[in-house]
Amino acid sequence: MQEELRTLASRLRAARTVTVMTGAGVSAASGVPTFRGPEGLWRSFRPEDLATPSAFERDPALVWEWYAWRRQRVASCRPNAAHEVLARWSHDESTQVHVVTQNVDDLHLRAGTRGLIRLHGSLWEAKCFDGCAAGARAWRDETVTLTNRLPRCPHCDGLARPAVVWFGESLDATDVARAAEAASCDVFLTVGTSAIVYPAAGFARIARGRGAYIAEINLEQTPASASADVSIFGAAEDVLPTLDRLLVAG
Ligand code: BV8
Repeated sequence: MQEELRTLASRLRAARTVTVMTGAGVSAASGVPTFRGPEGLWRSFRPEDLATPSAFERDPALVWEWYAWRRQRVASCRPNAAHEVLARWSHDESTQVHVVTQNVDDLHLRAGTRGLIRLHGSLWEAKCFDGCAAGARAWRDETVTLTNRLPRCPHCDGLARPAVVWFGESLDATDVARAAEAASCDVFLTVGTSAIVYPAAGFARIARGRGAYIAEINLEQTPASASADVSIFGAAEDVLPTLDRLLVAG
């Protein structure tokens, strides 16, 4: 792995623009369960049972229970070294670094990442499910203990829903446009994602098509590995600080 790390470090040193796409693997070391790992969130639930509009329509209490449980799990989690390195890189004055995340745990924000592009929303926000205009704008919601009166919209008192993007829902057009713009870069890093969920998983290929050097950091092969110029098999919380030290060492 040392050779690949040195190669990637030299690419990063020469880059004027870098984009990093992160997935649940970046938060694993913080204690946030991933989606598809052995102890993954989806293991105990099927995405179509919980993370879809029809699931919420069918049983809002069940879906809110799942999100309240995830909030309780995440509330005690702290950003780890991977989040901290990326946050520092996002403030770098000499290289433009964009962090694009699929994660909804807000740990990149809590680590101080500048200009974060959140493709799938936030576990800690809610919006109106009943479709009132004012309630389309997400608000902070930290409900972790549910009563039989589920979270309500402060504008119309209708039913509130987690402000995340569910399967079958379109992503926010502005977020997609910002991520697409960030795919024009010198180096594109895909870190801690199974590269299964679209459109997020498609940005690496877009970046490659525009001439970016593609690097993957993961514990295992993914569908993105084939189109990566280098795959570094290791934990994000170890590999990113090592890369950072190589960049500082020059
Ligand atoms: C869309 C928010 C247009 C909610 C999430 C049929 C019908 C409808 C749509 C589709 C369809 N077929 C395909 C689609 C498109 C669908 C999709 O991609 N499905 C997949 C399953 C095939 N996409 C959508 O529906 C998207 N919308 O396309 O709109 C549209 C509209 C209508 C009809 C058609 C199309 C919306 C997708 C967003 C879904 N919402 N989350 C919530 O969180 O509750 S997705 C969810 O998965 C999370 O956001 C998560 O981030 C994301 C991806 O998972 P990963 O982050 O990659 O996590 P995972 O556990 O899978 O992998 C972790 C990786 O880390 C592993 O590789 C592991 O090895 C590695 N790892 C672990 N530890 C470490 C590590 N690596 C490094 N270091 C470590 N320490």
